[in-house]
Amino acid sequence: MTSPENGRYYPPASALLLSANATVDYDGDIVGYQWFEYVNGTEVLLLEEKWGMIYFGPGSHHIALYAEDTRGAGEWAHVNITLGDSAPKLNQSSLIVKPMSFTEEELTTIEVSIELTDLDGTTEDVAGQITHGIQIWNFVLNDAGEGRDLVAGDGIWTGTVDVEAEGAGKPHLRIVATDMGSGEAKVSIATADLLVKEMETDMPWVTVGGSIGGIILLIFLANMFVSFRRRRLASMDVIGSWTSFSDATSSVGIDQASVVDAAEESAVQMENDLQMQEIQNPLDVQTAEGSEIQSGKDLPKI
Ligand SMILES: [Ca+2]
Ligand SMILES: [Ca+2]
Repeated sequence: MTSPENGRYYPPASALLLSANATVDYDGDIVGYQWFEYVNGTEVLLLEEKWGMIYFGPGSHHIALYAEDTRGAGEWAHVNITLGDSAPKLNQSSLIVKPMSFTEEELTTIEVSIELTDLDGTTEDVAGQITHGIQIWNFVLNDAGEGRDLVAGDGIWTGTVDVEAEGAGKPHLRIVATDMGSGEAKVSIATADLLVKEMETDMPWVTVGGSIGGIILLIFLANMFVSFRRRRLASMDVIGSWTSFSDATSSVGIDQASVVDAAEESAVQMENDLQMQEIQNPLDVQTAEGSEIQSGKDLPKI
């Protein structure tokens, strides 16, 4: 065989030419060509032509050609080749998140789509994660035309996730494409910051009414408390004065009888004064009636 060349390294995602042109057949009676690949020790038929283009994945490949002539005599040729492993590449600028902003405490379905290129097409794992404080939502994206992915195999990967954010803030979206290729993981990452808005704050009338009612109730309760406290304090004062009065009389030793005597004495004196004034000027006493008794005393005397 002339192609591929044994032991050669080929770039990722190469379509290789399988060509049996160099097969030496002196009789010119080759009637059949069969190309095989050995996969895990098993022959897998690739092509039954003299030549053709075949696509191979990354890694090592054992390719065999079997040529048979009219007499039934066959000949085998073998090559081992290696293809490169292309890394995945998420196109950050192609990232679409719908919606980018949503409201706290509201169940929201977020659709995420992004373009991925991987020349050898070996990337099978594209995962998304949204973190918002202690909240974490995981989801997967696919390019198989499943769910919201419109077209299978177009390089646009799509996924959805239901979120219910607790509190406003800026959740972080992270998309990781992992390509195991020929065994060694290669990753590509794209990110975005989302926005969680606070709940609507404009109060419906029911809430306003409830608030006003609540305020009125609070004022009423506060008044009740104050007046109750006043009455309680007042009653305590009365009790206190009773206590101090009895204390004073007992400790200082004022004779209650003498207090009463003094009051009686002054009352008798006042009565005498009035009688005197009545004799002197009965009219003045009449006019002074209703005023304080002392003002009657200060009245000019004729
Ligand atoms: Ca790859
Ligand atoms: Ca797609």
